[in-house]
Amino acid sequence: MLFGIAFDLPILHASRLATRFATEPRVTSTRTRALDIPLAKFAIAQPIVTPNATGHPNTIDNGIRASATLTCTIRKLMLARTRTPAAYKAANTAVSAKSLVCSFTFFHLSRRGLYHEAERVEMSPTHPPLMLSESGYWLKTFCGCLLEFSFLQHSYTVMKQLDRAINLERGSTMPTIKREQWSRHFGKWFRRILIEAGIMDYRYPVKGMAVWLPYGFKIRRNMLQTLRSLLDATGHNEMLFPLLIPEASLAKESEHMKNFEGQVFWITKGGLTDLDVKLALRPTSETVIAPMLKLWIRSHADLPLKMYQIVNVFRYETKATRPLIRMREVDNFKEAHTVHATEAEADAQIKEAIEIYKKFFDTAAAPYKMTKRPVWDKFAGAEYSIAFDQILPDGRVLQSGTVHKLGQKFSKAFSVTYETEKGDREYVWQTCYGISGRPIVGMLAAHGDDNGAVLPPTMAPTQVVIIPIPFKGMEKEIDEACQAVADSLRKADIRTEFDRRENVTPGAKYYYWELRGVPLRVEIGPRDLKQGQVMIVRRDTMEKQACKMDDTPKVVKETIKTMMENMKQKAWQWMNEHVHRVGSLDEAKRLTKHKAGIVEVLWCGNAECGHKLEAETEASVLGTPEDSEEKAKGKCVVCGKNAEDILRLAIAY
Ligand code: 5CA
Ligand code: ZN
Repeated sequence: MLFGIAFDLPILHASRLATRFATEPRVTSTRTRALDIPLAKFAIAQPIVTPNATGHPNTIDNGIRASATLTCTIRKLMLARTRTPAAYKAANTAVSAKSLVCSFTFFHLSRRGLYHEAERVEMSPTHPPLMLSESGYWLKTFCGCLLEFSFLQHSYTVMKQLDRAINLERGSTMPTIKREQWSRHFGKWFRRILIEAGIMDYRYPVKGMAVWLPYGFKIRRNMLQTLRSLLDATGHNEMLFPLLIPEASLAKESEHMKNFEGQVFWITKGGLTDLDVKLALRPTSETVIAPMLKLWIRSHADLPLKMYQIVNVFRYETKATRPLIRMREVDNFKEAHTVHATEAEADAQIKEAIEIYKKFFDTAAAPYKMTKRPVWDKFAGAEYSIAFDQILPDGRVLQSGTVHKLGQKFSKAFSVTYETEKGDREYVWQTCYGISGRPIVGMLAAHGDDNGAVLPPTMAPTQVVIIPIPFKGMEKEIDEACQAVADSLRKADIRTEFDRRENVTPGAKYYYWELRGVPLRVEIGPRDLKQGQVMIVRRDTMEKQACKMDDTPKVVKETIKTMMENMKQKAWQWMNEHVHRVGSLDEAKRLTKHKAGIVEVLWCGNAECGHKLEAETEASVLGTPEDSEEKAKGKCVVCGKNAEDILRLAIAY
């Protein structure tokens, strides 16, 4: 049974994981309140360290030790909370029985008190691998043989929550975060959020084009402004180039043309007249910029040139179009182009670009993996490309930005040269990097839940919404208090909305703002007014916290900071759990088949083996890690020769 486990997270719902199984397991769940156990006593209860199934003691940090047993009819496996998932390895259990029955019991500490929860799951041993990573858990079963549990929340958070739970009066609402729709029907969830939260209307009568709605436009503006500031601060100049490219220009760099020709929208007519020169709608702007560089660059003194533009580009995408993910009018395309005298300077620029993008994603608290694309999938006309990939809740990977070393390919094609100090003429070196609206997808996906979007405060158009809880006879006072709090928040530069709509109930307002992902809700009701306090509710955890009315700006600021950290950590953790290192092609196949995120294998470096991997796994090779120094040790999973590198695979968008 149970030895003592404390955490303030929504409990793992067996029913949720159950539905992921090929055959529906039977689940029964009961939740009862176990108030007879004094909270304070529980908090200081001595840990019981029990060896897990592999004989290692459960390693738990910071003094809170939690262990509970997971009993199943075949064998007992242990539950443990650890700092890193890798630190805990459960045992392999040979399963011969027809079914596996797990029953587990948790003590679940919530603000209402201590709950006792028992769940029972019955499943067949032939279930496919299961990945689950919601509510701070992960669980894997490999053909029903291996059960692995980790509690991923860092103990300090647990400690804090424990303290808070003890101090809080009993009876407040229990936070519940559900991510069922989010993970199981991500496409549907995403389209729903876009339209219902007022972000984007995708029903425009031209495929791959959409309308930004006011709320979405504000999110877009915050994202854009973040990148703009980062580029401005590093000496990039914003410019604006024309939309149309004469055919001859586009065709100048052969590799570029070959790749893009199938994706270009052409203008062939001006009114009723056929044009002499076909004009392309820019699919990207290397060939727009190059002819101008030739005019602008004379000597080394004109270099480096660092510029960017934020425009719409057009690509006749043949794969299924999806809002923000694959547009034909790629709006909000932030493309930077740089020109240098030497290769070393271009290489340094690549590093700077990567740093800029890292900061950009970090500001959105959105996690990413950096991967160098294989030669067969680099940007057309580049020497190499480094991508920022994000894993979406459905386990598929989205390329959310790329940095390319163009080298001298375009400068040679367009004869862009400069005079060196010695008086020779040299071709310039170029880089370019671009980000579309895709990081908005990455951000929404990273933090969202079944109630809607959860926006990081940095990107949220509204950071705090104030909702009055009306009470007969006190309407005026409550309204005035809300107004005063709104004023104090605005004064402190917090983007604040006071929802004064009279014909809408507080509940409907909660729903409305939760869907839009507003980070904090401040409620003021008659009781709060009497006590000179407000209630602050966090969107990411749904936790409630009372604070003195006068302290609201201070507490809001602190909470925003904590939220950013928590959201970032949770999202990174989720992503890291979806990066799997496997030792064989079969394992890789099984994981890609189930869209389990990114799969890493050892690779000899041969393109042939890379292609074979793609064919066998029906996944895309993302490339080699750019975010790890790790040296590959072992054999290529395809040919068995010595491995040169690690190769990442995924089902890509
Ligand atoms: N000229 C270079 C750098 S600006 C370039 O065009 N690179 S790119 O083709 O890789 O595009 C940059 C980023 O735009 C991609 O990494 C991807 O995240 C995004 N992107 C590309 N095509 C689309 C599309 N059809 N819809 C939405 N985003 C797209
Ligand atoms: Zn090989």
